[in-house]
Amino acid sequence: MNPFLRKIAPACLLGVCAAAGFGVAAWADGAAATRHARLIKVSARRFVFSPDHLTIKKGETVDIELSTADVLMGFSVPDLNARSDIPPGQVMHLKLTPDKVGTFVFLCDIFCGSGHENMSGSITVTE
Ligand SMILES: [Cu+2]
Repeated sequence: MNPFLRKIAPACLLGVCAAAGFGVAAWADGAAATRHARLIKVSARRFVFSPDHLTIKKGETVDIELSTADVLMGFSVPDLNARSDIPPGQVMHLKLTPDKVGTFVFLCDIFCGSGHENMSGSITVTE
């Protein structure tokens, strides 16, 4: 290798590495941005969800964070094809992107005791 190349090669290598590193960082930020969803925390306990009413925009992606204060519950929104178990001691995440406007019922779909049948709430999807 000629002496000039030998001198600049490490600098070029550093430059390439820096550019590649920058590219990876930018890509990671982009990926984080596409994963971004509004967080809505919903906690369940016998026999209520809190909050029991959510408002979401059509096409908006929300991350519904589900937890239970006592026993195994279910969170089901049949009209929006979304559901999740809510095991005690765990935090569950349900991503939801409603594609239609209206008010839709959510309910507990795992029997959790007397009163379970009244355990419900609603999601209003606005334009
Ligand atoms: Cu239940």
